[in-house]
Amino acid sequence: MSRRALITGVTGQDGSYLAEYLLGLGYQVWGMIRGQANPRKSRISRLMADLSFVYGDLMDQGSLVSVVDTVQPDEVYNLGAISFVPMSWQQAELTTEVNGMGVLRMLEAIRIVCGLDKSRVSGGQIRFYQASSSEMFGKVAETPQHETTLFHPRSPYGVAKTYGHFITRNYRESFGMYGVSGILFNHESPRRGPEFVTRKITLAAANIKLGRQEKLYLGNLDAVRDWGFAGDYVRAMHLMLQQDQPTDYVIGTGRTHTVEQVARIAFEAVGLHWRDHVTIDPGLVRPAEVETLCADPSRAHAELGWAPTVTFEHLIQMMVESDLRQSEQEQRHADLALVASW
Ligand code: NAP
Ligand code: G4F
Repeated sequence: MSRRALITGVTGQDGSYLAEYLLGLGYQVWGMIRGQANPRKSRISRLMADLSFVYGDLMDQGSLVSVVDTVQPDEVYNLGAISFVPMSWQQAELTTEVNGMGVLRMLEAIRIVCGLDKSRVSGGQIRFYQASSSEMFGKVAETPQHETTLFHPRSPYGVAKTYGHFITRNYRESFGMYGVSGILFNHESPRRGPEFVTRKITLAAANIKLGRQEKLYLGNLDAVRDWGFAGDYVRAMHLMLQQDQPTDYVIGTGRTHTVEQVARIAFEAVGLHWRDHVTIDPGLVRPAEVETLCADPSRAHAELGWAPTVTFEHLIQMMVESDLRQSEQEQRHADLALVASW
């Protein structure tokens, strides 16, 4: 019988890549969807006819027990989160509930469905992956960052993720659960939300090239990140749940670039110079910035045999090409609508 995977956050960037990857491996994949009429559901169901859906919310303990009981998964990937860091200052309590308490609720749902007794260490059959983040390193204690680097989160998002990380470890140590956290550094793709800086830049480069946008407003151009391709990172998530012993891993490329370099490569890809189009907006600078992040993924290389396959330059070019295609298509539709209205 094929293995069953449950994915929270299936409508997001990583959820969609992971669902495709697991379906390709022969898994029965269930995506947890929230809301009465989730606008992103139709996108996923069209993409993946073989995907099954189940309704639940990381804010709602009862729904999670019901979801886990219905699906009876072999593996749970908890990707659901409020993932945009600036939003976490505006909605700090909600972010803490979803990104922190939501992890505890999912662990509790698994514990309850598996019948794990709080008084003894007994394991259980369901393997659990938690989407931890390099944002936990925040004001970095050392460079590069590895699995034992001290955490110093700089946003409500990072603080909530740090709780999710430690509660996953605690359930592993308390109940013998197979629960692991992947400490993933920034990963991008053509499916990245337009609020994140890489996609904001590649979309703008495409739109400016086509005369559909005038300026691009950015915050801190000097921020340094270790950017990889999301399709590579979901392979690592799966590998982490196939090991003999549950262990946390850092996943990243070990190479860094600045936001300014993203802008330079993206605008070059459409034959423009970024300086002619970018304006700094001090309002986009964060209350407490994470200045620099760089992964040391050597444990993942050695123990999982994982390595990234897409270079930074290729990633940004791939995103620009996709945005150019999408923007041209939107332009054609707008032109047709105009003609039809004459
Ligand atoms: P994303 O595109 O923003 O997707 C977030 C997902 O979370 C969406 O499917 C969203 O569903 C869901 N969600 C939000 N609130 C929820 C709730 N209350 N209950 C259940 N689901 C909820 O994020 P991503 O880039 O794919 O990232 C996936 C995970 O990895 C996140 O936990 C993120 O924090 C973490 N992470 C990401 C990166 C990165 O660079 N991408 C790096 C490290 C860690 P709706 O459609 O209902 O809104
Ligand atoms: O693309 P970003 O918004 O990603 P950020 O904050 O690093 O978070 C992402 O990666 C984390 C892993 O490290 C995830 F956990 C998290 O869920 C998310 O996926 O910003 C990257 C950098 C920041 O330093 C920001 O200050 O770009 C800088 N930046 C400069 N101008 C900007 C802008 N970021 C955004 N979003 N928009 C700007 O205009």
